[in-house]
Amino acid sequence: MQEKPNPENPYKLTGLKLTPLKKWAAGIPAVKAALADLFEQGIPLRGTKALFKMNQFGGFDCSSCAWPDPDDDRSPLGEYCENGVKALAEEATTKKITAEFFKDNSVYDLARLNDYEIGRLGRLTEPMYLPEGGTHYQPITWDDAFKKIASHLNALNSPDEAAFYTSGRTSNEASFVYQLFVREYGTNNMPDCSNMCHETSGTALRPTIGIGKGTVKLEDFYDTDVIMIIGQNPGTNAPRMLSALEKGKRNGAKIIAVNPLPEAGLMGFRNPQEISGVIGHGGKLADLYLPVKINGDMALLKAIELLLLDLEGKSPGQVIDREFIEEKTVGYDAFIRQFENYTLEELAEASGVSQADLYEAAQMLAYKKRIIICWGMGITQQPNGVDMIKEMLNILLLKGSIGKPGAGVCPVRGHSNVQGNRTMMINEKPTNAQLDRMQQVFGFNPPRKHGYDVVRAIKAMQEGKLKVLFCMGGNFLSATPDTTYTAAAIRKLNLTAWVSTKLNRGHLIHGKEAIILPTLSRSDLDIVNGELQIISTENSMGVVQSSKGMLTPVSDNLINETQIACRLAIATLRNTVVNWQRYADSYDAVRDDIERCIPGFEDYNKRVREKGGFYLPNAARDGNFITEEFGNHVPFTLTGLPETSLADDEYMMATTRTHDQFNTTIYGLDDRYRGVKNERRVIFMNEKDIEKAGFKAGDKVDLFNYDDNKERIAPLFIIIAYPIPEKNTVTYFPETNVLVSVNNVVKESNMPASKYVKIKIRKHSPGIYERVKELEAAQTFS
Ligand SMILES: Nc1nc2c(c(=O)[nH]1)N[C@H]1C(S)=C(S)[C@@H](COP(=O)(O)OP(=O)(O)OC[C@H]3O[C@@H](n4cnc5c(=O)[nH]c(N)nc54)[C@H](O)[C@@H]3O)O[C@H]1N2
Ligand SMILES: Nc1nc2c(c(=O)[nH]1)N[C@H]1C(S)=C(S)[C@@H](COP(=O)(O)OP(=O)(O)OC[C@H]3O[C@@H](n4cnc5c(=O)[nH]c(N)nc54)[C@H](O)[C@@H]3O)O[C@H]1N2
Ligand SMILES: [Mo]
Repeated sequence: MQEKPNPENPYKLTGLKLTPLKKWAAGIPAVKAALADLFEQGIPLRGTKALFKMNQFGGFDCSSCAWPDPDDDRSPLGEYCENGVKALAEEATTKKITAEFFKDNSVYDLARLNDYEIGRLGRLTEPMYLPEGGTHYQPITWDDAFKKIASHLNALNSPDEAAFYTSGRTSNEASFVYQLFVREYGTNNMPDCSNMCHETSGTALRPTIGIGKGTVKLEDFYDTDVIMIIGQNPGTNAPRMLSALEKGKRNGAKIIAVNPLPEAGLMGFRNPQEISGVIGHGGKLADLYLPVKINGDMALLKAIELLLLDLEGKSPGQVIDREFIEEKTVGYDAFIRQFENYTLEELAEASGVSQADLYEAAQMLAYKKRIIICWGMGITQQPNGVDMIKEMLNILLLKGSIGKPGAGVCPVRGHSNVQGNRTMMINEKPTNAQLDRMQQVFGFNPPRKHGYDVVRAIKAMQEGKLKVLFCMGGNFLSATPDTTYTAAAIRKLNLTAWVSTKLNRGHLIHGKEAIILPTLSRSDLDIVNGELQIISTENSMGVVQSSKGMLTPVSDNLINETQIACRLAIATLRNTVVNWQRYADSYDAVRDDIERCIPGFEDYNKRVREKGGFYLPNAARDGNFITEEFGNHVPFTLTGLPETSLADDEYMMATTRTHDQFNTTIYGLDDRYRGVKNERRVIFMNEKDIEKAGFKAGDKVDLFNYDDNKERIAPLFIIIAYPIPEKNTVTYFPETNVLVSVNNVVKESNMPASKYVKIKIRKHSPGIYERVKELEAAQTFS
């Protein structure tokens, strides 16, 4: 293969094996796989002890996903899933990397490892610094690290030359203190992982229902009529959601799954937390599976609406909730008029789903009142994602199915505290009301100009408008699109600094100087001045809960994120009006000021200590839809059908997660439910497409994208024949982020449209690496 590794994206095949696709998720193999991870990290006892505290009252919040815990009853067998255990094993590991390790391994050497290998190295243990032109990270004291970052920040022409990224694990307390520092420093440049995740959902919901969050509670799943799951893979990414779906089904709910792939977790389920699940047969989960084409969802939703209106015509008053429409909505007449322009045939064709299946879906919804619609990245990462969410809302409005028990919208959030981050004002577009409040409470003038989101930040780096990137968690390089372009942009910065638990590729593609600040993870004991601290997080359904770590940290040179933010503030701000030391000494003090600054947190310190925490107010949940434009009414939204044309040799590609990764953290090389073992560089294709293009399953290919008249290449993938609609393909992120143009974004939310990437597929050529190098050089020196 190539002599010199590509540091941004090393290409190495690991030895693909195929196994049959799974028709159900969880059960014994899941339990086995989970425990194996704890053994592999060498921590069976430490890990198991921690598992009994995970998601339990008085325990710690699992750092994997944002799915809520039951309000009252929690299973004594454990409130965790296979992937929660993997997340725990990943951070509870006692493997560690020390200064000695960095002395022995240059940045260049480390960049040759793949992401899986980098993750296996273990936890970071002390602050590290890479001087300009340096080849090896070297130790630095905490004080010196803060001084260095502060001197960079204070040398800028304007605070807007720095950006402060946040990933979604950071607690409410750390997030609040961090954004307060950034705003007193003087910028709203706070790109965050939401800009790649559920920004689209907030953008659709805020102006329509008055709040950018979901409206359902966990109990709503237990007592409802129909649950639609669109573009979301719960078996892998929110496995505990399967228990809620199972419970709903037992109580009579029907499930409709909309997905180009027949995901195991949508098709069936064996509950590992129940004896019957461990030994019994998997139950069928989805009652109806609609194999939509990538981006065919808008046509599918409109087809269902067309059929609902048709059924209402046949039995007036039975299908459409006229009373709700009259009382709570605006724009109904214009909304129904559009259907004169559509036929079922063309909508079915555009969606890829048969008319018979669409009719069955409409029948399942038509005579029911309580409907929940859930969605994930399959929708939010589409160019018309905002419109599609508004279209889902249109269906719920027709049915009067929102703002009442057992009904509503459910964007299934990703990171375990991504929703809390936003509540804490980690946001490049804070509202004036939020900033006014901050000004009243603290007495400084927070900046009003909106800051850069992720995509705008990358472009600003390329244009030389940003000089410093500070990251609270996450893996900015690997999570973002257009890897070659983004890497070149990052290399132009004067300083890159990260607060991290583990090493990742982001630390190896750096600015002129670089600093890594190691921190505690959620499961670690967090003791400040002899007192054990609790933090809090907000889950996908707006419940704020405490979390208390319990594992002895791998190093006594780790400090928590709140203290890092406070010490950075003290080092940087010359005339601060905030008492940072008070926050650094106790999270209770932080919570007191959150209470003063952010609505819904009355008696925060008291209520966060109550069993199960507390719900934040959510007017839409109670049927009050308060927007500036429509008063207490929800608008029906008029949307259009997307236009997509693919040339004969073009395919649509969605990038997705395997069962063995958490975003850019690679737990293993398998994707068990999809029948893939020991390989990540694969592309799922329809059998007919493989044949038409003259390929065979197992062939090695290179992938190309030509957006903005630029060539992008992801070399060396293996074709897998898979049940996926024709002309559609699926690959794994982050390997194929290199193909996603930074300009391929979702309308209005400006998120990368990483599930809508036009690609060409060609037979693998050994000469391809030379071409990749040329493209990289062109980026770096352009
Ligand atoms: N174990 C684990 N848990 C996680 C994560 C993880 O990486 N690992 N990540 C966390 C994060 S941050 C997030 S945001 C969530 C993500 O969780 P999900 O929202 O489930 O994200 P993905 O796996 O990227 O994709 C979801 C689904 O979209 C489908 N899809 C692709 N294109 C389309 C389309 O055009 N239409 C429709 N209807 N479907 C489509 C794919 O087949 C896939 O099943 O999970 C969170 N939880
Ligand atoms: N092509 C494509 N790209 C995508 C997506 C996709 O579906 N397709 N999904 C997008 C989505 S939904 C998201 S949310 C983003 C994710 O983007 P990020 O949130 O930036 O990425 P992660 O991989 O979750 O971050 C992992 C790193 O976080 C650090 N870390 C872990 N725990 C902690 C902690 O407790 N504290 C601190 N300080 N650091 C910690 C570790 O160093 C680890 O390496 O990626 C996006 N990118
Ligand atoms: Mo996410």
